[in-house]
Amino acid sequence: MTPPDIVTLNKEFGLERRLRFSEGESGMIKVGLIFAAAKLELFLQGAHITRYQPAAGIEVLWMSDSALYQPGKALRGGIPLCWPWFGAHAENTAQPQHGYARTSLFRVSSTIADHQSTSITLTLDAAQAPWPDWKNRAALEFEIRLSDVLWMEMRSHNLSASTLTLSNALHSYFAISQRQQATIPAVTRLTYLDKLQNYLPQQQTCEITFDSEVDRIYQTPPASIDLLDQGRDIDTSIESWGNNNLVIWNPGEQKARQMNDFDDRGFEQMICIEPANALAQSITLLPGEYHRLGQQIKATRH
Ligand code: TA6
Repeated sequence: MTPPDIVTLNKEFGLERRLRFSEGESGMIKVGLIFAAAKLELFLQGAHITRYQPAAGIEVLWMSDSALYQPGKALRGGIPLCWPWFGAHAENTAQPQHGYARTSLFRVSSTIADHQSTSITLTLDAAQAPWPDWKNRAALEFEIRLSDVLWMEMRSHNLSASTLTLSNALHSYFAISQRQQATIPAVTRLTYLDKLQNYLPQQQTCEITFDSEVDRIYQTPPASIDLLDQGRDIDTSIESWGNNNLVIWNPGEQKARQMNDFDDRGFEQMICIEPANALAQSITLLPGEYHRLGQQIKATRH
């Protein structure tokens, strides 16, 4: 899909003082949303949210200063959309990790500004699928509503005449003061698959800590999750729906150094908390069926 023209986008979808398209890094098109004191920034590539400020001075998301802004390359940080598969492709390792949505250009479907929120809906058409096994089979719609909270929903639609299995995630990078200061009480007592031990099932017997690399797929998480950060005067709560799993990731020092788009000390200031459907908990859709995966993020000063 050729990138649309910014002037045309602003004419068709721009909303005065609430939503504006502009040229971002490397000429990639970005969108700014405003609602009262809240601000949000996303890129049309990947429908990728890169910044969220519920009020002045609060940045909820972590973005790598070394992120590579290149068309077709995934952006490091913010909220990448993993779709239509999470992690490595089950059969064909030549296909990219976390699917193709995060490196594809989304089409703007609608924008609305009213007294409740500023919102945008973006679509990845099935015809755009770069991989033959996905061509014309599934479309993805992503709706974002900015108000005093940040609400978003991925809607997967099986357009084919056969059953479709997909996996997905909202791969959110949350900014924290310092990894040793952060914890997520809601995962205590849950079972998880530990990627560092070849997905061996484990039990979270005590509060999770981030002294070293963490890469876990928690099973049947509660809908409500709090990220507590002793070193910051902000509480972050995440309500999610449509997810069988919750992925928690921090690369630790060594892995962070191995990634050229990840700041060497970045692992100290971020935690990924990802409502997801992965591996054995993937989603199966009958022809014509939809699946909704969503979250609402609320960050408040305490
Ligand atoms: O969601 C956690 C995870 O699957 C980790 O295993 C790690 O690979 C991370 O995603 C980042 O993946 P990426 O492809 O963006 O480098």
